[in-house]
This record gives sequence, C-alpha cells and structure tokens, in this order.
Amino acid sequence: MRHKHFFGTSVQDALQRARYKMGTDVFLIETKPLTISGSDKTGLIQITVGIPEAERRVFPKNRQRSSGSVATKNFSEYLDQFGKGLYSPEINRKRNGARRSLKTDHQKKMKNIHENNDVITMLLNAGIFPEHAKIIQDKVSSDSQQDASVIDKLENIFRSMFDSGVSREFLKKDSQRIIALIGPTGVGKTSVIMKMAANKHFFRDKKTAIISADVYRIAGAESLRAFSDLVGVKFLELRHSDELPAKIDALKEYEVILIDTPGRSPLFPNYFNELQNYFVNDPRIEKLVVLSATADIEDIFLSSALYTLLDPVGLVVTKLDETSRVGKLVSMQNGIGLPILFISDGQSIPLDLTPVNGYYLWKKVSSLF
Ligand SMILES: Nc1nc2c(ncn2[C@@H]2O[C@H](COP(=O)(O)OP(=O)(O)OP(=O)(O)O)[C@@H](O)[C@H]2O)c(=O)[nH]1
Ligand SMILES: [Mg+2]
Repeated sequence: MRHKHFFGTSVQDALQRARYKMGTDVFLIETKPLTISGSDKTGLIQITVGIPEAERRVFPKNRQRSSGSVATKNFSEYLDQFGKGLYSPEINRKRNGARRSLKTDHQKKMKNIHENNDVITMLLNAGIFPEHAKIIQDKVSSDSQQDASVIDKLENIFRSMFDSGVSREFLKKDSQRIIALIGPTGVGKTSVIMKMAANKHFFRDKKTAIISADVYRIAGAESLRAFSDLVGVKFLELRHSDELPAKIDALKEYEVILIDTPGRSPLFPNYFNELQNYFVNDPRIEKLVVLSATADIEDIFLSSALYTLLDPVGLVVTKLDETSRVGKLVSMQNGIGLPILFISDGQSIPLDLTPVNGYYLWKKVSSLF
C-alpha cells in the first residue's frame, strides 16, 4: 500500500481530489489542518490516503472529463493523437465536440481562480511543497499590477523563477567543457548525455567525447558505446575512477567531454566516497545532478542532499511526461537551492531535452488545475 497527501478546503474536497487522481479505492488515513512552518494557519486541510497496491493504475477508473485537469489534458491528447483520419465522420464529430467542451471546462476553471485559498490549493495539488506554495501565494498577494489577473501573476512568477537565460549561459561558455551527470539510479543520466551529444542546440556541433564510468554493471556502457558509434562521437570507458585524469588528458583537443556516472543508490555504503574520487582532483569538472520528476519530493531532497556535497552547478529534471505533479519542480529548485537548467519531457533522443522554460512549466502546471 502507498500513502499520499492531498489538500483541500475541507476533508471532503481533499478526498474528492484524491479519488479523482488515484481512483475510488483510496481510503482516508489521517486528516489535519495544514500549517506552514508549524504555525501559520492556512485554513486548508491536509489528508493522508492509502492506495492499495493492486488497485494502482495509470488512469483511475472514475475519471470524469469535467472534474479536473489531468484527465482533461490526457484525454484531449488522446483525442488528438488517435482521432485523426481513423474514425468515421460520426465519431469525428463527437471527438471534436468533446474536445471543445473540455477546453471550455478548463477555461471556466482558470477564470474562477481568484481567491488566495484557490491559489494555494491548486499549487499544493500540482505537487508544490506547502512552504513554496505559500511563497508563491505571498508573491501573488503582494503583486500590485492593477490589471493583471491572478493567472497572469502566476505566469509571471513562473517565468521569473525558471529563467532559461541561466541555461543559455551554461551552454555558451567558450572554454573546454567537462560535464559529469550524477544522480540516483534510472533517472535518465545516460539518456541526457545522448540527448546533449546529439542535439545541435547542445553540443552536436562541437567536438565531443563521452566517457562512461559505468563500471559496475555487466555491459553497463554498451548502449552509450553503440550510440557514440552511431553519431560519430569519441567514446572511452573507465575501469576505475583513478583512470579519469589520464583519460581527460588524452582528450585535450575535444571541446566537450561528457562523463556518465554509474547508477547506484545514493544510500549505498561508500557510494559518496567512490563518486567523490572521480572529481576530487579536477575542479574543471562541472557536475549536473539529474533527478526524476516522478520521484517522491522528500526522497528527492534526501538523495540530492548527498549530491550537493559535490558542488554541482545545477539540476536536470527528467520524466516530466510521467508525472501529474509538475509543480514539484518549484520545490526541487527552491528546496535544493540549485537552478534547474534543463528539463527532459520524454524518451525521444535528442528532441526531448530542452533548456528550462518558465512559460512552458507554467502551462504544464496550469493544465493540472
Ligand atoms: N518517459 C521518460 N523516460 C525517460 C526520460 N528520460 C529517460 N527516460 C527513460 O528512463 C530509463 C532510464 O534511463 P537511463 O538514461 O538509462 O537512466 P540512468 O540514470 O542512466 O540509469 P542508470 O545508469 O541505471 O542509473 C530509460 O528507459 C529512458 O528511456 C524522460 O524524460 N521521460
Ligand atoms: Mg546510465
């Protein structure tokens, strides 16, 4: 059984949201008033629900088109994706009608977000941590622009929070770049390297080499080797961390060196020391922490506390396409205290890696409202 928190203006409201997202089989475990920093009264209720494992499903049984966001968005996408040219005119008419009514529902909802309580409830349900939702709510309240709606203000806040200028700065530097991707297992480190090496907006037009330090797993580096052959990028494999300085030396004429690190649990004994050995003697190596948006935010904080000891320059957040709580990115950036530089929104190589973009993230978050 899994546990999950939901928020609402009453227990009933929060439970309705929980049922909508997780299905009708969730059951109530705990209810309490939501406080921020232990004292501030928010007037909101936090509930904890249990979700039986066997009943977990990607799309809850009771999805109602009109009742919310995730279903709305995915359903529209399905309509778009599967409808064209496949069905009879009759079905196509129904499809278009359904899409129109979904759009109107969503627009109505967005218009109704005007009170502070609405704002904070929406932000919490989009996956933003209470402390950070409160900061945004305060910014909305103190924004004195007369003609701007709450939605406009929220959009501006997202735009200023996620500044793609920082990502562009990162990509623009002229000196030789040595970039290591670090992070928990399976988050997409190797995929990020492939996307960076194959995309002309990243390093496709530079003389690039890839070093794999994935030394623990049988054939751990093979996919990266095959990829490098395919795109014509130099590929080297380490057998031990001691070999890294010599390999980097041998790549002097390369403009960009991308280092893939082994996937291991950050809590594995001695893992930190092993990882540190790769980087300790070379301050030129820029570390990027890769994190998956599908992970629980507290687990993300736990593991990134370790990675931040290695002085990374920023975050790459992957698997945006697999979460219904994109707001989590606000808490990742604020909680960890590092800028999100790049986001990955799918498995497609190289297209699905892009510099962070506040407008894009706002659109994703607001489509959940
Ligand atoms: N849906 C989705 N899948 C992704 C994304 N990025 C990576 N993946 C998938 O996640 C899986 C793991 O990706 P890897 O790149 O192997 O992850 P890793 O961090 O290198 O894994 P380890 O080396 O085992 O720690 C693969 O199936 C990828 O295609 C993304 O943005 N969205
Ligand atoms: Mg890997």
